[in-house]
Parts: sequence; structure tokens; C-alpha cells
Amino acid sequence: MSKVLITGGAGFIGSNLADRLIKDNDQIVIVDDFSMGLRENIPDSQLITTYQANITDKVFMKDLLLSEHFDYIYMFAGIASVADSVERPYETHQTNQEANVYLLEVLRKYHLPVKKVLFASSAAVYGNDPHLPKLETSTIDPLTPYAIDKFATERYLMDYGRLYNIPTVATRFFNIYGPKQNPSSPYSGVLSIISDCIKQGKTFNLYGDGQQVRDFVYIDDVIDALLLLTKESDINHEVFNVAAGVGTTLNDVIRAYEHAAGKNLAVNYLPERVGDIKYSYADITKLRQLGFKPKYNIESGIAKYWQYINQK
Ligand code: UD2
Repeated sequence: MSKVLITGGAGFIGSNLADRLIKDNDQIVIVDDFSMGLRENIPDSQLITTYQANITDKVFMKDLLLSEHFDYIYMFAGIASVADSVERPYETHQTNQEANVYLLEVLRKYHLPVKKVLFASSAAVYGNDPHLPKLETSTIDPLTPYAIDKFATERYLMDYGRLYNIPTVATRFFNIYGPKQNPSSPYSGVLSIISDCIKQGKTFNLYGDGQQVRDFVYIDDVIDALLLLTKESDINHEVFNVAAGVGTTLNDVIRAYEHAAGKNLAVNYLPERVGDIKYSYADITKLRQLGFKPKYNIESGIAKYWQYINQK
């Protein structure tokens, strides 16, 4: 039984992690401002305490860290929309970088003992470099405030880790999909939007020709990776790609979804999104070397996701 903090715990990844951790009888504290996360995502359990707060609230965060003494900290809170970071670079920076550095600073200043701190970074740090697949050692070219903040926070995690002896690790997430992903924004994960369209019989707006490639990874595999990097290994001060390690075109994803749902998706083709990356997929050798083995491919992952969506 551990004491765990999940910032952004009402969001897609954080709430799925909470689902898994309550099975270990962990005591979980969730901090979320509910800007994208949903209350209904949080499992109903006495093991969970939820605070509606923004991670930029320094007084709140400091008091929480000093009073609770967490074993594991998962830093998932953030403004997830790349477009939003382009519109509001300074404000999103406060959340996506500054607040995270402050959390590390409290750990350092007060010598708080932690077993592991994990930060959720993104494949966005690789930018548009054409070399594929993306390796952790590939060129870094963050092209937006979002990507810059993700990369800078990664570096802070690594440096606070090494300089002040705090066990830290960062994950570069590729395209995660599965239950509890909120489809409400145009910048929500494309599979949550496709699910919503298929379920409601709505037309899907496809930006580009559908030949763009992404590395889609099912949420259960991501949770396995997170546990591997925190509770199940002493790996420290390293960055890992978290993906399935397979590139799939958006057209193939749609075909797989139609097959799983037994329904056709109405598609409206629109021009490519400005700044959209054409090809992105990961080399996951580094994570595999720790024992990671994705259980789902795109067909089985979508089939499981559809089962959930259809029953909801
Ligand atoms: C993902 C991350 C983003 C950032 C980026 C870094 C998600 C949700 N977003 O963006 O935060 O880390 O990677 O590279 O994981 N599309 C449509 N119609 C729609 C929505 C999307 O055609 O209604 C297309 C979109 O133009 C893109 C593809 O689907 O080509 C995937 O879009 P996405 O927003 O799910 O993910 P991505 O890779 O752009």
C-alpha cells in the first residue's frame, strides 16, 4: 500500500491509473481543476481524496506535499491542447512548466522522501524531424510552447533528479486512446472523436488525406508502462517513449473501427491542420528492455474501446 499523488487525476490517463492503483489498495490524492478532466472519471472509492485545485496554486501544492508525504507522484496535470499553447503561450507555460518545477522545488527544499516522480511528456518534443521511428536520442525540435514546456520540464525532472537525488522519470507519450478520453474539444484524441461520431451517427471531420501516421497505444498498455517505470523498477533519471511501436494511418484506424463497430463512419475531408505532423511513430526498444510488452494491437485495442463506448 503506497501513498500516491496524481495531478490531473480526473483526466484520461490519471483516472485510468487511479482505477489500477486502487486494486493495489493505494491511498490516492487527486488534484485536478476539472478544466478537461471529469468528476465521473474518478473511481468511487474510499481510497481516493480529490481536491479541485490548480497546480499553479503554490500555497495549496506546498501544503499538500508537506502534509501528505507521498511515495509516488504522477505529474499529469497540464493544458493538453497544442493549439491552446500557441494562443496563450505564457498562461499555458505557468501550468505546463512553472507549476511542475515548483513541485520539484518543494521536494528539494524540504527534503521530502519520494520513491518516484513521473512526468508525462509528449512525442511533441520531436517536432517535425523526418527521421523515423523516433528514438529517445532522436533530434529534439519542440515547435510550439506546449512542446517547449514539455521538453524543459523533462530536463528539470532529470536535473532535479541527478543534482538533488530525487528519483525521477519522464515518459514521452504518443497517441493514447481508450475509455475516459474526453472527446469534447477538436484537439481531443482522434480516436475519442471517431468513437463519438460512430456512436452518435455524426460525420467525422478528417483533416488531410488520412494517410498521416500515428503510433496509437491502448491505455491499459500505457498503465502497464507507468507501473513498470515507477513501482516495478528502480530506473531513474531517464526518459522513455511510451507507444505501441507501430505506425498506423488514420485511414487504417477508421477501417479497424468500422470493422469493430459493424458500422460505417461518415467522413468529411477537410484541409490538413496547420502544423500537423505527417508521420510519427516510436521506437520502444528502451521500454521493452525493461520488460514492457504491449498487449494490444490496433484491432484488439479498438475492439475493447468500442465495447466500452457501446455499453456506456
Ligand atoms: C498528439 C497529442 C498532442 C501532442 C502531439 C505531438 C493527443 C490528443 N494529442 O497530437 O497533445 O502531444 O501529439 O505530436 O494525443 N484529426 C482529424 N480529425 C479530428 C481530430 C484529429 O482528422 O477530428 C487528425 C489530426 O489532424 C492528426 C491525427 O488525426 O493528423 C491525430 O490527431 P490527434 O489530435 O489525435 O493527435 P496528434 O498526433 O495531432
